Amino acid sequence: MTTRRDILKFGAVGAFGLAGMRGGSDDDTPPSSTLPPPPTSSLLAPQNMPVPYAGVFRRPPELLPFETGFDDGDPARPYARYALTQKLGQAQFVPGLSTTVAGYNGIFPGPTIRAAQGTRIEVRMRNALPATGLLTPDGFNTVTHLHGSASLPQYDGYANDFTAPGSVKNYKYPNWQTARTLWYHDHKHHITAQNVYSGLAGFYPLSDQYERAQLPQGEFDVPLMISDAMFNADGSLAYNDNGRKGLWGDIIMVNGVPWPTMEVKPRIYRFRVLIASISRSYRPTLSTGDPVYLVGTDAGMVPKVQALKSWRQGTAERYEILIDFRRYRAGQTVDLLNLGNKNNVDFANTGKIMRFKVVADSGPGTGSISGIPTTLQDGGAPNASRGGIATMKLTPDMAVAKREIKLLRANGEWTINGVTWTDVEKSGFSKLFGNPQPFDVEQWTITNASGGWFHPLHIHLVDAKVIARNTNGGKPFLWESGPKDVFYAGENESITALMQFDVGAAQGGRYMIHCHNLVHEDHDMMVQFSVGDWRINDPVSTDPPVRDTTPADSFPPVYRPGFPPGT
Ligand SMILES: [Cu+2]
Repeated sequence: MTTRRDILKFGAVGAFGLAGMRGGSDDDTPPSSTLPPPPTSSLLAPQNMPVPYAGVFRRPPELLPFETGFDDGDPARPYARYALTQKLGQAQFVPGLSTTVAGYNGIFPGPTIRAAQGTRIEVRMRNALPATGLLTPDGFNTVTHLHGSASLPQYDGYANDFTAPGSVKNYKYPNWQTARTLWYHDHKHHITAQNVYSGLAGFYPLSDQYERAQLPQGEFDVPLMISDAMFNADGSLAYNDNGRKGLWGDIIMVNGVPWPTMEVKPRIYRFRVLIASISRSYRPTLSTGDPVYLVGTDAGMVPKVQALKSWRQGTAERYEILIDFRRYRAGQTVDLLNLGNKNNVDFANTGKIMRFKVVADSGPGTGSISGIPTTLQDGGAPNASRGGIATMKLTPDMAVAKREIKLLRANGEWTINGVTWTDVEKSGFSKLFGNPQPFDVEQWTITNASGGWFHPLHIHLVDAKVIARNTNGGKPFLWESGPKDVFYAGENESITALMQFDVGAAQGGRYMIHCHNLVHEDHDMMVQFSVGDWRINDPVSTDPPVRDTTPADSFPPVYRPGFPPGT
């Protein structure tokens, strides 16, 4: 049995060793990439080391609501209520050993919640975790952020609006936006990386009638949560953030299975690709050299479908792709590989993600589509406050303000324009990066002047249109041709984006901006803006968590009958 003290000790040894091998132990010095990386960062015995493509692909279970109904009995205002419990569980990640995780309902990834536009959702989020963290001696406090939702500030997972073990918070999600792939994950200040890495992440796809009519559904609509991890010899999660620079696991998991194999029919499949790694970024590509077809980005569908041979994807970015398996014969395998990006630490098998094995088509099946679409349409309209494709119709002349975000390392801390979340806390949460008014359009430029690291920057609340980059001939990358809420600021890169501060029917309030390398976010690369008056909808005091006095078995989870294993 490995104790937490042992994990911390291994972590410290690992950090020292890796920093030494990479020649980059100085806080402000980028890691050198001249030395080869060690073959693994896990301490597993050979018989416990997962083998690429040996595991069977699986989807996270889909949670069903414990209650549905209509507000005031009005059939035009449906709602659904769900219950999740954050608790410890045992996962089978590596052969022959089990791993303790802290997950939603005790599993990783957490249960998928499928939402429909127009049906508001409440999630009763109960913290039944032990007093202290799996990977830190800090209190196991949690904050839940639904990434991609225009939630009110008190339900947006504000980093200081935490729920302690034994308490419960009822999160309310409006779901008025266009269809998109959202995900929910932890956001507790200073320990977000450890909490997410321990298992607190799950999918929340939002559908609408336009998306349902144009893109694959059901069996052919597949969430892929890609993450990396490293393990101690006893199978427990090892944590090493290399002096708060980044966590580089040697084992790539998809939906919690190392390098799985998925059986696919010769049909068109839709994959919702989400990077849930703490730090690692990816450049996925197919082993056949065939293209994938980009149909969705972070905040909705793309107006024009793009054929891609590969794309760059950092933490929290979502790209929805179609893969056309009709062109392969039964028995053929197609691998999803990772070409990698600068300033990641690679290991023997981090260039692999998962394998598809084409099997004979069995029965008609429902939910696939008959051809690759060339254009897509959603239900939004410019300035019609639904985000999505309407975002791509924003033009620079609509912007009423321009702002600059500089991603900087200063005094051993990661900062935004030299400001940290500690500065925000010290101001009594009044310090603002900007103060747009509801429905304003603004133009923001994000600059990373360093060649030593990259930052996937997340702006809460907004759907944005990337209009320029300083590289790539000044143009956005092809995969940025739809609405975005995470912006990959690569080495010496700058990005200009237009965004509308669409708060729906709400009045506004404060929202966070932060690096989604969660180690950077925690130390301490996060600031906030306010839409309208910063004092309204106070995220901490408006609807705080309460002690949970209901019996532990009050909301037994009910999952939708699943797809067969391997699909
Ligand atoms: Cu960063």
